[in-house]
Amino acid sequence: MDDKILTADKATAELISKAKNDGVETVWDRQQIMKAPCGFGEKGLCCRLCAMGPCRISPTPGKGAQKGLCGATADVIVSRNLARMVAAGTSAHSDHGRSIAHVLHMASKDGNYTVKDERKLLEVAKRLGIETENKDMFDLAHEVAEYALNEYGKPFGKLTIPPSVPEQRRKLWEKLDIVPRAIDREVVAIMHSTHMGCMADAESLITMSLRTALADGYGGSYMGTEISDILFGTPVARSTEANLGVLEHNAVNIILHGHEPALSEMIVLAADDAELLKLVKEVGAEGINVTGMCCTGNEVMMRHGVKIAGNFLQQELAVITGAVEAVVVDVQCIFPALPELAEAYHTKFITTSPKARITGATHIEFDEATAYESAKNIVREAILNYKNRNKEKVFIPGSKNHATVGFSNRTIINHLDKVVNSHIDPTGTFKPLADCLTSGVLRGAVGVVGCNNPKKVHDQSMIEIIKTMIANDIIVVATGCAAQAAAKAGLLSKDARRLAGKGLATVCELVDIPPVLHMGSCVDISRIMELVGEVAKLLGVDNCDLPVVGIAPEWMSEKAVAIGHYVVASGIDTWLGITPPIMGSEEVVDILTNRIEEMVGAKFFIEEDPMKASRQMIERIELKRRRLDKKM
Ligand code: XCC
Ligand code: SF4
Repeated sequence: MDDKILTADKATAELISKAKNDGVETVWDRQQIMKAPCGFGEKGLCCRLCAMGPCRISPTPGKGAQKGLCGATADVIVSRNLARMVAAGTSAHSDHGRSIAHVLHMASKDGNYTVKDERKLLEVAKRLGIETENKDMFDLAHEVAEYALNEYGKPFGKLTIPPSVPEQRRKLWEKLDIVPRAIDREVVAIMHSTHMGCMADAESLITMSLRTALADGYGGSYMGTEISDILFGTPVARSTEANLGVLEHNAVNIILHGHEPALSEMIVLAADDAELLKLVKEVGAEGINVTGMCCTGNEVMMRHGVKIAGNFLQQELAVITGAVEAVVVDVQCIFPALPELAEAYHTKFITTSPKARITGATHIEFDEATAYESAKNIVREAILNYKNRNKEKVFIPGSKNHATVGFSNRTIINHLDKVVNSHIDPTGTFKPLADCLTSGVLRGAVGVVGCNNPKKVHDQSMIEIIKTMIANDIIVVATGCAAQAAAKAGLLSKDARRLAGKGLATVCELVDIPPVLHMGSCVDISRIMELVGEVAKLLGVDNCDLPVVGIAPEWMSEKAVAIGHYVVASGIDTWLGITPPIMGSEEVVDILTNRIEEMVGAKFFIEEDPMKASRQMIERIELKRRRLDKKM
């Protein structure tokens, strides 16, 4: 590895050097060996959908193969590949939502899972049209769960769209015929239509992708968030810390990595178990230090203040600290490299989900029916492993930063209510926020979301963009690994107000919030959609009229592609900081970055340079402001 700058994060840089000294490889080493990515794949021009191929289209128009054996053009191949990314991303989020719905279905008074937030249960039941009067709480919970599960496979009708979606938007979706049907059906529809010899029209494939993505955003992801809130509580503001410096020298360090809170919630509980704490003493440790990584980290951080060890590109580095007794994973974003790496240290790498078994891992299947016992077994493994820690191999970086997190919409409203003059305005709404936006105290809002990607300097784009936004009085909401980058950089602390422009700083002061609001995991982008929709409704406009944009500066996963599509379909311009594999088709690029605006009032922008992207976003926000002024 040459000494090119790989990360904006000091702890990460320190551990990359340690990896070198320890003679273990990381993603950046493998990137070097991989050299440049495949040129055809990078442009989306490789098709292996049937065994007459694989076919690849020449990236130079007019030169070399311009069609696959079946006659599929670049436009067809690129749009089919993209649609399949949307289907895969939607399936990941939605299957997560389904698991959580199953957990709600088994919730009971004395069982492993109960209902922590009855108010949220009532709210969700109401929005689904379920009768709530005189019902036992658990009966109602099971009914909500059944309703949710039916959304996946109902044979007739359309997805129940949440009331946060403005009426104009809902009508537009109906007109465009992109209101999803059952969630699974939309995923299957794409798999069918992209099978060899089926759909061969780029525009139709993109329209299908929008419908499938909406099944994610307002179906699977939305329910993932709502039902997690019912089961585990709607997040409230709390303080925590982030970065690898949260690992402890004298404690049993456990890293929770993955996505679904059903597992991580139970591990957090089990880490307080009296019997296990006794065992901790016996092995000579001072306690159990449960920390999080990626989205499951966000879930338990939002609800318990569990510290964040790092984001996506730090998963290997956590092991390389030599201080981690167990990395416990469930599904998604888990490097298959981890078991071999863990072998080089004392770390136990524990898989728990039948959906994500990894060769070389210790598999302890997590069973929701006996969740607490399963979680205890997992934590016990970690404790027993403490004695194997080799103190000479340990390096815990000093870096960590303070963060205030937990901004669910209910929490945001509670903060806003602090400034409401209840003689004039009703409490319990986003009205003060809407007022700040229309008056121009806040110029706009931006969602900074998504992953890390070694194609870019780790965390750097996210941090630069967030800093530029808040300096320009644009409030930032963040989720996923981007929110963790912000946390590590200190941007989620109330202190970060000093980096904000005057308007934003004043708002933060008045309502006691940081300039960047951590709204949760990636399925919690549903919270952002709800927030945007509610503000639009208050102003009597559509989402696309608001000075609001979204960006995934360092995205890598198919889930991010699905998110991008439902955010654009919701009327919110979306920037991609990594070029998606579509550049092989002028037609697809033109639809996504141009013509789609005529359909849904928003489009994609592809810009890898964070400063350029920031400027474009500000310009766009100001343009929307001028248009909104005329409307109001
Ligand atoms: Fe995964 Fe959700 Fe991306 Fe982070 S941001 S790398 S998808 S953990 Ni969701
Ligand atoms: Fe080639 Fe067409 Fe088969 Fe794709 S579907 S591999 S382009 S023949």
